[in-house]
Amino acid sequence: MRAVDISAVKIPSRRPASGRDDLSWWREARLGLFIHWGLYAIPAGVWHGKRVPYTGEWVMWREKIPFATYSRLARRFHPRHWDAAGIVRLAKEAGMGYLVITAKHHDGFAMYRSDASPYNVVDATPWHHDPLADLARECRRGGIRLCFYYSQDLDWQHPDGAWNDWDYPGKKDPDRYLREKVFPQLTELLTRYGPIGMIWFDTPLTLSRPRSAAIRRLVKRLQPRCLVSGRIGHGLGDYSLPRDNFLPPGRLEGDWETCATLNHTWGFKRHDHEWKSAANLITTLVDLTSKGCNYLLNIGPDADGRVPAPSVARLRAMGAWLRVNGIAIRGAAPSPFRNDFPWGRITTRGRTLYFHFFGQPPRWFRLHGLLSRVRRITALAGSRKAFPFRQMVEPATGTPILAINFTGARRTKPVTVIAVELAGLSRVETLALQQPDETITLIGPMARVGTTAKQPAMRMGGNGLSENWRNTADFLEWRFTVLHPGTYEVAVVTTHQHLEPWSGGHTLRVECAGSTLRGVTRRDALLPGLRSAYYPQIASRFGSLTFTRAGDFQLRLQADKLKLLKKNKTLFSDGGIQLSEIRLTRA
Ligand code: JFZ
Repeated sequence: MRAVDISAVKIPSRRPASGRDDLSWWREARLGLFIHWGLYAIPAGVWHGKRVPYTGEWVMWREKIPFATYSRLARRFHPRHWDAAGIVRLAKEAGMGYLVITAKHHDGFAMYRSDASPYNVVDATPWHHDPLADLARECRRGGIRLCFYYSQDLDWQHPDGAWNDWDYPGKKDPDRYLREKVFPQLTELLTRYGPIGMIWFDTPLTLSRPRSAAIRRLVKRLQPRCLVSGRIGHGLGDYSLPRDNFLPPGRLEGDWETCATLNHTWGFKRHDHEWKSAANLITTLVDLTSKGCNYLLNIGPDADGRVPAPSVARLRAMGAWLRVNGIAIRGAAPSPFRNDFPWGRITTRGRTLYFHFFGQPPRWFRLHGLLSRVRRITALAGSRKAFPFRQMVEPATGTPILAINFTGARRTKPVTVIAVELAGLSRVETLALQQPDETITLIGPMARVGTTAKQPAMRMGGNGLSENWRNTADFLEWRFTVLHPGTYEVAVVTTHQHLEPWSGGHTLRVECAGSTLRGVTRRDALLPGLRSAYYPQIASRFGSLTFTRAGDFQLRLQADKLKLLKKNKTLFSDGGIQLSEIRLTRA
């Protein structure tokens, strides 16, 4: 049983040669405001009386609207209720530290005064107004970092931009597009609005690495401290992003940010009222912070510039919770443990761990695996009364156990935060441990990739899901500790983006404790949980394992026969198995 000193856990730092850490403000913020606003707010998800599926800002591409037609929307863009000060005030009320607005989205329309293209909000609309200038002023006043979203690859206005093959079916000349539009516009954005925190690039689908590198060089030459988001592609970003609305299965290594919608669209859609609850948003913020992932939450103002009331209400509710519990989020480091807990999550700040309970803290609470000595345990909200606790060692395995008596603990909804002050930096067991609720969860990020071939093709994605699982030689392996001998049901949990096909029907085998279980990945059960909204957690039952003793064990998962179907391939997924975790539940 090997212990880990948290100071040894590589908390990411991209300290450039200058020694300056340009990511510190971003890490401190943890929560940011995303704003998708543009001409697409006018059709608002409806075209020729028909509701257009998917996200509103893609209407031009979904309906293959000729540029000549779509661009006429600019004549109707006159937002009488645009209120930059109100939006910055809302971001501050929500406890957000930065704001990312669409300076130019895929439709190619510039939401600022651009000399490089007349297709912009000042020259092409009756409003003749630059909303980015307003935001620059208000962000400076409000102490919020202003950042710009810029679609560097997809552009449905410029003949050489990507993905408009209905107006411009011919071969593209990306260098002309970069020369005529991207470079001049990025120069405008980075020389006219003061210090910019970040350029949030997106959908790196067609631009080569050298061209993407040239874009990065331009940004860093104009503003050396301006961050570049991971979706510049080719690993050239200052931090990484998983897919939209993605929640990782466990703590990730490095700096990550998940961007998310409040309903199911980025650009305003008048018929999308499926708003996430404030409880879901706060719980998701806690989940992501515990995994070292920022949360960039989106609003889509309507064509008049109004922020939908349900969005305002939810962001204000997040702010109210953060006014009491912000210390456990802002500037907090992730959990020392790689995995989640059934009861909630953990974040870290110096020598204090914050236990975030998604329900009422149980009277008799136990945590397995904390090696550090605990000094004091108190609730963040209400009385600072200290809760009695004991630290002991489970004799059979030597596993440290922290037992806390939460009698009298008052629940704060939706998440109750308890501060656990340690005598030193936190140190935890590294192996996956059986939890007090008897479950043993083996998540992707804790697996070792191995193979019986020379080199494995499979890899564990930075987002914690398996990628490129294409053969029967590769395998995933975990080491874990069983505290209580007995029989456990085994479930293999795989996932997929909810709008894309699930890759199932694979014959896999589980080897552990001298047994081999074989099974086919079927939809035996859908596991509830935060992640399942956009990435269904599909459990396939593989039978049971019996552990005759307590102690450390190894489990190997390998394929006997893969069912790799072309139809399962998508732009963002290789169509193979996306393993989330293996779950062992006491029979
Ligand atoms: C992109 C845009 O296409 C969309 O309009 C919005 O701006 C969003 C924030 O980003 O959508 C994506 C980008 C990447 C993935 C999915 C949707 N992905 O990696 O799966």
